[in-house]
Order: sequence, then structure tokens, then C-alpha cells
Amino acid sequence: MADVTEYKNYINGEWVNSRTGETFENRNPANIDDVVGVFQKSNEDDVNDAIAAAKEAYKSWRLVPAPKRAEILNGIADRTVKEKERLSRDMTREMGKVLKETRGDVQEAIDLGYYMVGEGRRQFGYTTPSELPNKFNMCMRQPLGICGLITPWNFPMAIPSWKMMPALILGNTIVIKPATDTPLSVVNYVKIMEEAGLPPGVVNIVTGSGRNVGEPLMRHKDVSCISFTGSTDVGRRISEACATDFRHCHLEMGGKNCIFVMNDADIDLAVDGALWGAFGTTGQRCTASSRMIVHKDVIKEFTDKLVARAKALKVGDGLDESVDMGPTINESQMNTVLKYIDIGKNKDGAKLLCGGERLTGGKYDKGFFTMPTVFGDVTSDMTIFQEEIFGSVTSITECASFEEGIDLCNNTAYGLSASIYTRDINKAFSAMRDVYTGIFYVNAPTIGAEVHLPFGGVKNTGNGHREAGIAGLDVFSEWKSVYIDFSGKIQRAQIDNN
Ligand code: UN1
Repeated sequence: MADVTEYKNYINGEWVNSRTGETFENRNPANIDDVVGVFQKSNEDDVNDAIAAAKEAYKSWRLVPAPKRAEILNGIADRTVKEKERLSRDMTREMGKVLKETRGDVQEAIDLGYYMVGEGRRQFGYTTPSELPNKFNMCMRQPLGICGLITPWNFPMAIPSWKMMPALILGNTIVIKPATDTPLSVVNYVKIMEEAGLPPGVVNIVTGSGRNVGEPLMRHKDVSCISFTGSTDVGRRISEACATDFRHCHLEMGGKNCIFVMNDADIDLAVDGALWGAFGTTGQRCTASSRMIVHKDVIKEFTDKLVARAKALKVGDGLDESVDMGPTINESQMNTVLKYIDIGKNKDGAKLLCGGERLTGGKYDKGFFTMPTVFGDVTSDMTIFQEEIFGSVTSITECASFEEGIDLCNNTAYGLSASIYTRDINKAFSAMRDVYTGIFYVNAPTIGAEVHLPFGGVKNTGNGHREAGIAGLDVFSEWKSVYIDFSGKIQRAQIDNN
């Protein structure tokens, strides 16, 4: 343990210990003997310190011209480019996903950073004519104040960037609580922000548990906005906590995303997409392709090919460039995945086509590895069709027609992402219109969103907001409509002009 680094909280521009004096370990899910770092086990006192710092910093940060704020964001993105490899390796070590994916995660933070740099000189409001003479009307965005950000472990830098960069460019200040499984990636990111010259107090990081850090953060009355990505249950509690005093609340929660394969699809292309959508990030994406809805004419060919490809995936330590799929994030999540596999086999009565177990023996015993798992004969009443698993499990359900396939796609409490594989443009457009989700793909899997489009979902996935793109600005700002009367007399709208 002697050479394990202890990481601090960052509050008011200083790297500080938690007031608790306690720490927790962050271990590599591919090898539990590997301690990635030791982090502050913070509590409400630390949260209050961070909020006080953010409150003070807001007074000046909101007045910094947005193009000047953008210069700092540009420096953050530039430094992230330079550090990309180190950041990706740290991320694989703490989160487990393979290096090419953690490079993608860091890249997403870079892309979003540069995108928001542009918003320093846009952030458009608009002017519009007045209904009265000698009167000028316009509207513009204003920041909210302190934003409390609670971020997940599956995209340890990308998702924090989706929240931090728009909040900052708009002039808000931040207290962020990273997931306990992946605090290092956010600490690394905040260190880069410090080096890029972000003033003290503008961004504060407090590490620790949901109960001791997330809870007081979401309940604090000085926090104007909570942005959360994680489970639907926690999202509901945050929503309730914010509702009592009408504080802004942005939630991005679960998914049960489907790939719909029609009988005219390019099957090899669909299998490529299904494999990547289901087992990329070990299935630990909100957007993971966890349901395959396949037309009966092609279900045999599709199933045989997908199962053969799933069996051939190399599972192991994500730092090994030859590995296709890394471990599950932690023991408890692995047990959840194994529990769902058991439900699929024994309660639902689905047909296990491959996988279905924890990988053991040799190096596997040191990590939380599960096999790529495919279930067949899955019907819409089954638990594994309805509930989010968040692991290396996907299911195949047969449909007899296009209409039935669309109904099955929509037969879920969630609404994040969906896709169709077809060569028929009419079916592609019909599905695009009729599948009710926030994200839709044609001839591509359910994962792979780009940062300049809105990201989020309908039904139990979200609460009507989107992050990334211009839509992401709406989460962290309010509109202000301004009327300037230069007539020199009282003019009553709706009355004097009618
Ligand atoms: C997630 O699914 O949890 O769209 C985030 C994607 C990534 C982000 C995924 N750009 O696949």
C-alpha cells in the first residue's frame, strides 16, 4: 500500500482532506489486488464547504465574459488531448472497459469541450419585434447558480464533461460527486481544469458515497440544479427532493434498448451492430442493445451468427489491447448480472444460447468477469425482456411482422435508444417515427451518440431534458425575456395597440 496515491477533494482551489479523516479504496475490477488509489470518504460537512466555495465563486464567474470562459475551456480541451493516453489508461484501470473504449470516452470529453468553447461566442438568444412602437424585445440565457452534478461510473469522463462544460460556459459554478467506483477520472479531469486556469471555487469535487455526499448535495437549498445520471430509483428520489422547492433537476436514467432486425436487413451488418451494441462496455451502457427483436424469416441466421460471434469474444483485462470485453464494474453488479441470468434460465424459462456464467480460473478469479450471454425464445412478459440488466446479457425475441416488431420495441418502461436494420426506406422512416425513444438509429446499433446532438430519453429514462448539443444548455440556464421601452410613455401591451 505504501506507493498507493491518496487523492484529495478539490474545494475552493485547494486539494484537501475530508473533514471525516477517512478514506476509501478504489480497486481495479479486472484485478482486485490492484489498488488504483485512495480517495476521501467525505460527508455533509465537506459538501457544505464545497457549496460555500461555489457560492462565493459564482459572484465573479457569472460576470466573466463567456468568450473568456471559453478560452479556459479551450485550454481544458487542449490539455485533455495531450493527456489522452494517460487518462484512458487510468480509466481502464478503475472502470475496466477496454482501452479503445476509454480512449473514446476521453475523446467524447474533448469533443464536448470544444463544442462548448464555441458556445462561448454563441449561446444565442434572439430579438423579436414588439407589438408596440418604440419598444425593443429580446431574450437571453442566464445561469442558474450552483449546479450539483452526480455522475456514473460507466462513462467516467464523458458524462461529467456533458454536465460540466455547458454548466461552466453558461457561468454556473459546480460541485461534482463522482461515482465511488470511478473517482480518479473526475479527479484527473478537475486537475486539468485547475492547470488550465479555472478560478478557485468554480469547480469543486467531493468524493464519497451517495448517502453521505450525494444526499446532502441534492437536498441543499443553495444548489439550484441537480444533474444526475444513474438508476431510476435514485433519480426518483432526487426528483422528489428538488420538487419541494422547485429546484431544477435533470435526470438521465435507465434503458432497455432494442435492435429491430427486419427480414430485408443485411444480416451480417446487423450481427456486427448487435455484438457491439450488446457487449461493448460489457453491456454497461444506458444505451446498450439488450433486446434484439428479429423477424421470424431471418431469426435463425441472425441467432446462429450472433451466438458464434459472442462465443468468440475475448474477455479479460481491458489494458490488454487484444481483449474485446472487460470485467463488470464490481462484485455487486456482477452478482446482479448473474441473478438476471438465473431469472432468465429458471423463472422466465428463456433458452440460454451461450455464456451464462462468471468466468473463473487463473487471472479471472481476481476480477469480476462474466461471459457474453445470449438468451433465445424470449417473450415480452419475461423479466429479462423488461428489466435493465446493465451487463453482458442480451436477448432475442421473434416477431412475425413489421407492426409486431414496432409494438415489441415500444413494450418497455424505458425510452432511451432503439434501432432498426432494414434496406426498405419506408420501413426505416416509419420506425423512426413510431418507436418512442429519445435516440434512434438506422442500420447501426443503439450506442454511438455524438456530442452535438441531444442525448436522453423518454418514459422512465428521463424527465424531459436532454444533455449535450444545444439542448444541453437548457439544463443549466434559464431564459430571461427583456423589454426595453424607448417611447418615453406608458405603453400597455395587449391594450394600447388594440
Ligand atoms: C451511455 O449509454 O451510458 O452513445 C452513454 C454512446 C456514448 C455514450 C453512452 N457516446 O454510446
